[in-house]
Amino acid sequence: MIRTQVGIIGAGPAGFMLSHLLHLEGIESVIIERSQKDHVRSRLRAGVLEQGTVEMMREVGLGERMDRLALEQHALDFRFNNRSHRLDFHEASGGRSAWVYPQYEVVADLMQAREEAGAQIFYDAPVTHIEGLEGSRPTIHFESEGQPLELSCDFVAGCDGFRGISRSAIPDDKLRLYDRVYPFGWLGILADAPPAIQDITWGCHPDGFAMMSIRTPEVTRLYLQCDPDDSPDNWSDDRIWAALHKRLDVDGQPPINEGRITQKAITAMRSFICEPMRFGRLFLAGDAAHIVPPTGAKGLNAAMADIKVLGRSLVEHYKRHDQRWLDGYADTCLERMWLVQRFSAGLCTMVHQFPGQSAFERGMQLADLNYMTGTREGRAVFAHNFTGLPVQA
Ligand code: RFL
Repeated sequence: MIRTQVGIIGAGPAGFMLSHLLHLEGIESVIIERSQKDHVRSRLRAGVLEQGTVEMMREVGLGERMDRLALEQHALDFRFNNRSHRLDFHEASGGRSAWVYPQYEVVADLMQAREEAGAQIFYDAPVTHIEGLEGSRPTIHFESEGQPLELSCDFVAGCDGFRGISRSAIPDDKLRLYDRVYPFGWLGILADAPPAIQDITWGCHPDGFAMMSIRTPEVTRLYLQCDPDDSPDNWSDDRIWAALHKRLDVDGQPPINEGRITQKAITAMRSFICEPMRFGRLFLAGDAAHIVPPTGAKGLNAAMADIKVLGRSLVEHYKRHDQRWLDGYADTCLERMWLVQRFSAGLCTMVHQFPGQSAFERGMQLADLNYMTGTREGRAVFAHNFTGLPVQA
């Protein structure tokens, strides 16, 4: 039996960041991860960091590489009715920004810091079940190199993503799940092409949504709304570029740049939230507790916000014997998370074409877009949410 203070399930950004935060405060943890290390290190997912996530990386001593490589985003260019409507974050939010810094770089920074500190991390080690969450010392059961192993700990952090097992350790009669599945997906494309403009660009077109953002000065990340059951094989390069031009190019702006397509994948769109985020000695964080459609670029940032609260709560427990933070963890995170859900679901509804959508519904979408981009109040609300709501920790 292995022993530690905090057992962490999942080596995504949430699990790694929690382990790093605890280490800085002299609190021990062990991470157990189902996938192999190379897979964890190279997963291509989120790309946009809120101001608060960037500040958190700096506060925990991991800002150096990010500050060199991340690309600050000053504005979002909404394109509809064949016009560009540029919403400047700085101007609308009093100096806040968002940054493009891919999730695999955040994970690489955290992984390196944990390895340099000699952290105990089990890769290729699926957790099978958790016991004793209502007692004083829960046990995490997992497999490593074909052997069953047990980790005994004071607390379990369920950072194992949407398809993890932690959430299922909460009895059904204690769990409330809120779910919305959207009738479309995103075809995500990575192309060796310099972005036509530096701003994140959203095309809100009657054919469907499209997005362009800078990944590096030579690589563009692009998305196209598609059927959720579609296959990337149905999208030839010619079809992709034709759809992107149609949905994103507008008068007065340079057309998007084409280049070699290096990746195509389809992502489903979902809003999901689970209450409570705590059961006994189990604390859920990140995608294990909530999923947002990628429209608002909130998933990774919401995971980091949870971890900031959970890290602080565990420090208060171990260092000052104060339980109030742990007791308030779920409510603190859920209150913020519902606001994040509201923003993400609202944006998702505003910019996509729904099957069978009426002309009236399209009129409402355009009115929302006009209000958000064309009034000082609308711009302020968008910029406040997009660059990140405050975290109570
Ligand atoms: P993760 O990253 O899913 O990590 C969970 C880890 O737990 C492991 N695991 C287990 N380990 C042991 N035993 C088990 N039984 C286990 N079951 C699972 C998994 O292998 C995995 O390593 O969750 P975490 O840490 O909460 O982080 C959440 C983020 O990864 C996620 O929210 C974002 O990627 C979402 N997202 C975006 N978020 C943003 O903030 N900005 C974006 O621009 C953005 N774009 C995106 C996205 C997600 C996408 N996809 C593919 C879902 C774009 C896409 C396409």
